[in-house]
Amino acid sequence: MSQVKGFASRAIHHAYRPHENEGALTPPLHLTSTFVFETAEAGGEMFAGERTGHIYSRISNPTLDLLEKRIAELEGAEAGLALASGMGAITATLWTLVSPGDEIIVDETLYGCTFSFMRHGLAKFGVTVSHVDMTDPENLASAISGRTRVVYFETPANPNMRLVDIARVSEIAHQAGATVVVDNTYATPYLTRPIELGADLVLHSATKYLGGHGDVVAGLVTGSAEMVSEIRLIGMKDMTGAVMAPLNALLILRGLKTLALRMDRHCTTALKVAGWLEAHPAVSNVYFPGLQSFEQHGLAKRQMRQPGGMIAFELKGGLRAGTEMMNALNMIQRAVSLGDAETLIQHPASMTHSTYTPEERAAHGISDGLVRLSVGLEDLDDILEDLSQALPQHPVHVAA
Ligand code: 4LM
Repeated sequence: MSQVKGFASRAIHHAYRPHENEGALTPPLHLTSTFVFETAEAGGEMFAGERTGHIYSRISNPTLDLLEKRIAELEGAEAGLALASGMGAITATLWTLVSPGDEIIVDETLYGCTFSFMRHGLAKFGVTVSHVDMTDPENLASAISGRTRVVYFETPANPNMRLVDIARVSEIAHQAGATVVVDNTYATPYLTRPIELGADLVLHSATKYLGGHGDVVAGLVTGSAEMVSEIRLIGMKDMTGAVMAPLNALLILRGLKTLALRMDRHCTTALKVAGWLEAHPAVSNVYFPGLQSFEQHGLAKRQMRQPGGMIAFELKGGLRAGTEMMNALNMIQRAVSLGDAETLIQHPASMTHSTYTPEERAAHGISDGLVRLSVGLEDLDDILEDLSQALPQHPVHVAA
């Protein structure tokens, strides 16, 4: 397959040869918890790391192995690791990298459970977590020190769509000797490849675009072979046990086959929906990297192949108008998660980001009136029609 170069082709073919697998077009599902050693000595040698091979499915499994190779290929990384969930990927990675007394610098805006893990999980074990507004990388330059072990961020950030300049932030972090970890869930490797821009580790909630069909919870990590091996043997095997089930690996492999196709459609439709929302009299703000009005539009064009499928917006009537609109929708589904075929809508302050206190949300740029839309794969006209009938029909006059 070395002649295959394009993203979509690699997402479909990389690292699998049917003729080594009974001619099966679809990779086999290795539904086994343990593996048989040919001899007692061979088993001992595997445990000692002197012989390769699978031992037990909490450490490795051939179906996961294929997914790990494929995501590494798509991210431009040496190695990959499959985990039980996005949170499994985040926790296994950070438990591996940090020790008591270390500092980790994270962006202002993070997915709610990531924020909670940083604030309550890591902090409980003597790791200092400092938040810095990384939309201006110079803020990181002022805050970083020799104690900083990890620099961690999402771009675009969940839920307010802020972007981080991966190349510049990585440069600053590396000057101080810190490891750069990027959550690439919103962009996917089809739109942004952080490792090519200088990041060390990239992780995903594969539950979202990579799976793409809302039927599996899964996580992935990619990076250098050395770092990924450490996360496998420490963070995953010993500290979290957050291993992915083989059937889920097959579902993610299936999702990856159509990732490029789906992302093209998500992005094209989202750009039109964002433009339509921006022109609607009931809407006060739209946050979408593809809009000229988006503050970091220039960075979006440099760093993302296309602007993505996620939109955040605010209504002139605030939280109440948002709730009424969400309740009036017919086709668009009220649900958390994102990246599915169905268009999903949710209210971060009361749902995904309710792990922040109201004061923390205000300080971290997540307004109470913000609504998040994950634009699905339905027909554009049907999405617009549903939004149109649910939004206030007349301009809302807000008292001065
Ligand atoms: C949601 N998100 O936003 P698992 N990283 C990012 C995420 O958005 C998520 C995770 C990690 C949502 C879930 C309910 C940027 C999750 C965590 O859910 O553990 O696979 O991923 O709606």
